[in-house]
Amino acid sequence: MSSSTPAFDPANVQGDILVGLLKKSQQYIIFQIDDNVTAFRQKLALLIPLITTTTQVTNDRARIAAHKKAALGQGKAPELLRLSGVNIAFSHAGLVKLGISDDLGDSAFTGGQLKDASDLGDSGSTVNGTFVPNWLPAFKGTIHGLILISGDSELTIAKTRLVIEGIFNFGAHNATLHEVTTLKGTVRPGAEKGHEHFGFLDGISQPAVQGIDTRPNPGQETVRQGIMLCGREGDTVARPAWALDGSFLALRDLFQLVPEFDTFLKQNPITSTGLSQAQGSELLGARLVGRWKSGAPVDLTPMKDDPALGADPLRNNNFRYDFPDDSQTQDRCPFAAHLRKTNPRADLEDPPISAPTESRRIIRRGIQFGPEVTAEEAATGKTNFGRGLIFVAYQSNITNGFQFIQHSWANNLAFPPAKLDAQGDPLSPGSDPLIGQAADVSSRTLLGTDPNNQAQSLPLPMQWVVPKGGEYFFSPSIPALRGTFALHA
Ligand code: N7H
Repeated sequence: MSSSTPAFDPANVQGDILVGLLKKSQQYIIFQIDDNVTAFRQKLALLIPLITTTTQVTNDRARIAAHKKAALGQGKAPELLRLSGVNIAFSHAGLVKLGISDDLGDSAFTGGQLKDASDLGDSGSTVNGTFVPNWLPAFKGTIHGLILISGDSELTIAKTRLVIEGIFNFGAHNATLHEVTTLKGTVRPGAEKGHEHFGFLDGISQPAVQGIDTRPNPGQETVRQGIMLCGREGDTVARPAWALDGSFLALRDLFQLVPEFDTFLKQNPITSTGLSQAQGSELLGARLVGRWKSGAPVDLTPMKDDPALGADPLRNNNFRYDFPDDSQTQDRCPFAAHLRKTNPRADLEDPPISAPTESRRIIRRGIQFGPEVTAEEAATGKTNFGRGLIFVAYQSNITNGFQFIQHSWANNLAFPPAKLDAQGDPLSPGSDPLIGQAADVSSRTLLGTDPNNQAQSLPLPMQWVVPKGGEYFFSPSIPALRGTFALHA
């Protein structure tokens, strides 16, 4: 960031990045730009007024809060306000198609996720010397961009989508883009709202961003704006001026094998502590994730769930794995629990490692897709319907953020480092049980799930999270969309 960098203005930043589009449902339209690039760029100019900025989302949130308060004041249940949001992002191939040749300075983005799949650990096979992941066909072809539409209902989204289809003449002879595929997500129903498909409350721990989240919750670490936004303080890479206030978006289409995961928990209860089978299975699930289904962190409540703690934003993220017994025992939380692998907190930040983790932080958005588990699936323990998480993470540097977390932390059996066994020798905590990947599935094991037998390693017989596609995108600022991407007639 130089002294001539314009002052930060949230109205310049697309709304999903720093505050998150408001959503009960969401569509991700993955598209290719057609050959009349000039016409596409002219149409893009018409889309820009529809793009929801950070300022708009912040105002919408305030409107919702006021609406709820007013309804409750009158003793009524608040109705959902009709709200819709739109954002857009482009892949590297999309920039090339648009004739934008500046180097954005992120090698993962430039290479694209298809090329990265093998390093991420996705399963696949080598055909004529090229690794081909077991992805859906849509993700194996050319992808130029992504339009995100969010809303309070599928109907609201459908209406917004019609407007966007009209702008780009979807499906008509003069269309300027065509749809490769649309991913459709929706939050889970009833009491499962906010919980991902394995049943765990999600979206609790996000970094606070300086100047945006000015009142972080206890335990919520604040990162400099440049960790999320290109060109701001903390972003150390030289980039074109138009990249200012843009962010990289890593998308992953992650299927979850829920009945199979539940069967595994059922078959491996932790009963050494005198718990019943069912309680032992619940404990195993919590220790694999690092939180109980309610969201309560196992570091704070290791042996039993505490729903009030899980629901309390002032307490549910206020831990660092820095209790005196945390650094060398897994009494509270296995070293390789999903949460600890993807944000190790004191494991890296405190001695003996003392390495800052700020540059590894990502903001997670995304949404669930697919139906609830049916009675038949639950009874047979076998998935018949596709369901999972459309995973979306923002950062100013994919190589430091999503890619690093997946490749060097989640998949890396030796991470977190500097943990010792009873003889004082270094131990390997194991694979992230949820998202850790390995070419040889049988190498997926982790230590310490049983607090009374921490040296025992638990084999993970399969991957319950299966990537079926993804891409890296860049979500430009509003001024960049106006000045660099669009053409004004
Ligand atoms: Fe994860 N899950 O259900 O277990 N994740 N995640 N994730 N995840 C988190 O603390 C889940 C995935 C992170 O700050 C929670 O907000 C599932 C990928 C990070 O302490 C739960 C999938 C990557 C955090 C889940 C999945 C990450 C986090 C607790 C795939 C990155 C914050 C909720 C289907 C490569 C850690 C919360 C922190 C939390 C689950 C994917 C990263 C419940 C099911 C691919 C950084």
